[in-house]
Amino acid sequence: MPEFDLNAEHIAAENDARLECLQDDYAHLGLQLARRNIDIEALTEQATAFRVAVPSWGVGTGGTRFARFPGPGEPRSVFEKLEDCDVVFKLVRSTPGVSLHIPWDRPECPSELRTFAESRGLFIESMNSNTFQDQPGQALSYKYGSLAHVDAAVRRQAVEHNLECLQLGLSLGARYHTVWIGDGGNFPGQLHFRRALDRYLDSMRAIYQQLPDGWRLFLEHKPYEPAFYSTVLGDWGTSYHCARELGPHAYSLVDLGHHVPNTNIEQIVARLIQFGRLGGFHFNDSKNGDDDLDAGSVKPFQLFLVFNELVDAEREQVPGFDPAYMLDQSHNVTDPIESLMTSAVELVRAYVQAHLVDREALDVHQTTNDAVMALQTLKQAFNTDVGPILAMARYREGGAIDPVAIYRASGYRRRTERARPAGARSSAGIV
Ligand code: RM4
Ligand code: MN
Ligand code: MN
Repeated sequence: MPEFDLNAEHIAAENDARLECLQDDYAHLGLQLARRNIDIEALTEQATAFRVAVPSWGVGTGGTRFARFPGPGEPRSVFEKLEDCDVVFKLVRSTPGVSLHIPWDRPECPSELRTFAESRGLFIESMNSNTFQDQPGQALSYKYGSLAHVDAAVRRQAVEHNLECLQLGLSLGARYHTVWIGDGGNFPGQLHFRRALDRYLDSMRAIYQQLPDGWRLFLEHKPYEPAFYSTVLGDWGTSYHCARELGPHAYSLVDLGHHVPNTNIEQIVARLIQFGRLGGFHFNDSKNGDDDLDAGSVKPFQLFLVFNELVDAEREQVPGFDPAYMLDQSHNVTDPIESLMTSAVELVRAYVQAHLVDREALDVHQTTNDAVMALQTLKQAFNTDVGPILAMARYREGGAIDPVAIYRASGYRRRTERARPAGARSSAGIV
């Protein structure tokens, strides 16, 4: 099969072969939804408006602490990462935003990178700092922590790094900064819990003071890893407390993989909404922990329940509710572009399904303590196949009716394999 560029013309040609089936399915679903007094066009508009940012570190193959098995044609620079993000954007259309990780993505010339992104319809949405690794030539080590380190000089170095991220982000047009730290303890007694949190807060205050106008600062919690006994910012409650201590532009960020198994994440989301501090998400899925499976791959119902809370707040117009949706995944065995596309689609699916919840009926079931019917109401929405809505939204925006099939047919990966020969790699992916 001949390879083709993923441009508008070729995507349209590929869509042509699939359009008739899609129109049939869409019309049929429209009739079914009309019986439930739901206007399919309104849902398609919601799907079209949905946005989720793609992580630059997700387009390279990730790894575990045991090994990394590189994939073919991995990006070698931040520019090549953006080229891959652009493919995701062209085919699914809901992902114009990109999150950057510094120093992995530090550009020599920020304005050049910004132009490169914007000329493709992409934009840099959020910055992420990295004080969980040591970099070549770095003066002081983060082995025993960074923003919460016992040594003030290490804390200062970690603060300076975050300030550099803010500066860079300003020239790139970003508006969020996410701080996740690896600080914690591996042994009981290693850390003085209260003093460690005080030190973290002091460092975060220094960062918060320099937050550019209109920006939001996101605090990302995680209960374990790389520290396995305790982490300084281990849970949403601590994150919420710290956000309040810092000020009105600090928010909690929920990474779905950063909770111990069986945690009721949707309830945490509702709490943060209620307390006005839900900043955003790092979406992924997990079976045992932060193993960064693709969003919606093992717990699609949980993803739906999270979006049920989000859509509920959106429809109620909860004041200040404006979370940033971002993916944060490490792809070890898949083509990262395919994983990111399918994950973005899973998020739109959960979002549209959440719009199908009959909230008036749910309210009645809740006030009459009818547990069975309350669940049925959610299940009716979750069990509706909204695939044709998602495909129609993509199609109308010039994206792909079947993103993975069109991506594979285009031969993009084979082309990158030729153009980006294996060898010295940039720090694509997470090891
Ligand atoms: C962490 C956390 C951060 C991400 C790093 C790479 O576990 O999820 O958000 O930036 O991994
Ligand atoms: Mn994360
Ligand atoms: Mn993580």
